[in-house]
Amino acid sequence: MDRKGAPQAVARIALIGLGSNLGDRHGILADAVERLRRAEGLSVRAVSPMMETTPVGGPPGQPLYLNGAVDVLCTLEPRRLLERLMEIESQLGRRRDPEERWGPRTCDLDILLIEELIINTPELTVPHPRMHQRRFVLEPLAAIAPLARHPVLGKTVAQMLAELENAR
Ligand code: GSY
Repeated sequence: MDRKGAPQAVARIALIGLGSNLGDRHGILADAVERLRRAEGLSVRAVSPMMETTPVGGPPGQPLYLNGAVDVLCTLEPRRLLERLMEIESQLGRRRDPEERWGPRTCDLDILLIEELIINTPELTVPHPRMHQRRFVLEPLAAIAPLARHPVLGKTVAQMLAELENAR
């Protein structure tokens, strides 16, 4: 509580994955990062290099993805952070087609980790349920947060990436 009795927002580090494989991918992801910088309740601390990656899943012949990761200090509740990310996705032209869950997309913003939080609701699962299996998530993430720890698996981002490389 602050002196007026209002509850104080908790600040947590949230790690967010970015992806695009339609349109001006570099411009779209740069715009997404800019919108995160301007968003109330978020403070961007680090942005990874954007990396070109081979599509995983989805229809054959999809364009290559550009993937990245962002580290933000966040005072929004996780549900509100998700809503903010979905607003940015739709501002950048994302259309959600339930028929095309794995299809190409202009902008994908996923909450990967929020410190030690474990969330399992119909709307939101944190840590992201497939992050530890995806090189396109872990490679950019390892560039900015190699020591961030997955609270369910108990492994750091660097460890999860090394395990994926060794499994090749
Ligand atoms: O899960 C995010 C969307 N997505 C991606 C992606 O971002 N990168 C790569 N390389 N493949 C993907 N398949 C899907 S679905």
